[in-house]
Amino acid sequence: MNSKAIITSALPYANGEIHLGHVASTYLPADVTTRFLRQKGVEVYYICASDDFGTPILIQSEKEGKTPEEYVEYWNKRDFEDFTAFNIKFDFFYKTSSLENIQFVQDVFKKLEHAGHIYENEIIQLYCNTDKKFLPDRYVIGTCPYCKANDQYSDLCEKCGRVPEEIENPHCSICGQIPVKEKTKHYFFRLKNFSAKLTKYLESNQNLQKDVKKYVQNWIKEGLTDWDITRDISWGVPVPVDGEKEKVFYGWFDNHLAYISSTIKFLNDNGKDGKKFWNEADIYHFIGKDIVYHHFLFLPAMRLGIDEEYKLPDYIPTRGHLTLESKKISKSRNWYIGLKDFLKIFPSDYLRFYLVSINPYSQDDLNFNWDEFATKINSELIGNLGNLVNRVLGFTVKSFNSIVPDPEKFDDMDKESEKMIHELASQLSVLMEENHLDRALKKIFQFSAHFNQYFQHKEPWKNGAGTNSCIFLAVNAVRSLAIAIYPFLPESSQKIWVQLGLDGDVSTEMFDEISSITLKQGHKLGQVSPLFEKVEESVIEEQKSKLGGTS
Ligand code: B3M
Ligand code: ZN
Repeated sequence: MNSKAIITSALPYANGEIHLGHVASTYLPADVTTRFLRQKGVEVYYICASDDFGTPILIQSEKEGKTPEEYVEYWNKRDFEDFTAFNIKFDFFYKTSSLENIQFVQDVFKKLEHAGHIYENEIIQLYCNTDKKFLPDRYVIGTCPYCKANDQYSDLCEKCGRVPEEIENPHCSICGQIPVKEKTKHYFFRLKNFSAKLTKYLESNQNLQKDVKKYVQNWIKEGLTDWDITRDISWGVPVPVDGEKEKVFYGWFDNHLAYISSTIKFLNDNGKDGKKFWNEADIYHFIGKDIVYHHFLFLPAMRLGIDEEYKLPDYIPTRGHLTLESKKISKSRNWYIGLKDFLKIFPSDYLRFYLVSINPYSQDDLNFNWDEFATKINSELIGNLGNLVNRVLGFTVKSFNSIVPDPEKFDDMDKESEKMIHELASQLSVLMEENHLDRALKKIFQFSAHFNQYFQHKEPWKNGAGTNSCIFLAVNAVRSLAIAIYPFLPESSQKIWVQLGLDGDVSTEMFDEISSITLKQGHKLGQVSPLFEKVEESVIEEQKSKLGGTS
């Protein structure tokens, strides 16, 4: 395992609040992975930023009577607060509109231009005579030329994931009128030039998900098209060419460069050589499946275009979308749950537990269902883990004066349980390293279920032979669980740690500690109390009734 890593997750647009869909596919898996790698002793940093540029943000700021700077500043702060409340712990949360990023983007552009990867071309751009503006990207809806899906934005087909070269049957998305065509000069990136190098990168990188790789390879086979990287709007990274006053870069040219510029700033500010670190570390970009095209093609091609001055991603973990009660999340139809609102009602660990458990390492969509959420929390989180912790520690407090007893000679069942403790760390590690976070979580809960059965079977309340061994092993299993759940459920993990009578912060325990039996005879537990509160049906019904209504 590489001793250094940089983790990023798709940058949230500074244009509205974070909702459950955002956190499920990218931020939570990235946060869990960061915490896990840190337990493994890896020097890892989780870097993110708000994605500040683009037409939608400009228009929205105008509507609210703010400057775009003020507008993105608000969302940058608010997003960071919401993430923090959910225990998504970035080492650095910056912004694509930072001076560092603007300079970096301009610098990369100049290098690409110098290397012959940029050209100018006069294009016909759709222009709306009603709104009196050019209509880039989201401002045009039409039919995808590839899969023929209707009502797609001109910069991304949500149905097939491709970026249409020219959308069919275009309409202005503001007023619905059919736009006219106007000439304008744009800059293009020669994406076509990179087909061979991209193919080689995809083939040689064994960490990328096979199915994603396959369809990206197909796109390359079908032929890539050069990429229009400028826009005729006022909000964006200015194109660093004399005389180009009215042009900025397209948001997807600059945003992913903020992965690098933010990392470099953070590391340099912390007394490290940021560039050197980047090139030595494993690079992870966590994304949702709708931005595969950008991360598997544009992003590596641009890094290849500047001679890999910054290394290409080692991992691009890609996950599906979250649906809500089996329907597409939509803010306008109020089919939507804001992260902040959710966390007013339930502890962050409830959501973390549920979302990881339904989220496989694949492109399959996952579904948030209120009833399933309640069942999983009540029967698994509380009924299994909460029950074990409370039962074992509560019994030790009551019947052993909070003191871990001296075990007797182990019988077969004790030995089996001891073995399970010894094997848990390596079993989990394999799954976590492969990004199968849901399976790792499941394994932890199987371990917990085993110890519930063990405790039940041993009947320590009868105080017969073997009682001391049972308590000894069960208390140690609770300690293993506290460390094992840390990446997933950091708050509960620390609570268990304190109840075990252990000092300090559980986050500093190394991963392999999961499998050691450290709590010896004579160790005194702390104060014990139930970890979780049951989810009441009435609360769930109330939440369900909010969906789809007028907000
Ligand atoms: N801001 C959000 C998205 O399309 C977009 C991601 C940028 S990642 C460099 O999911
Ligand atoms: Zn399409």
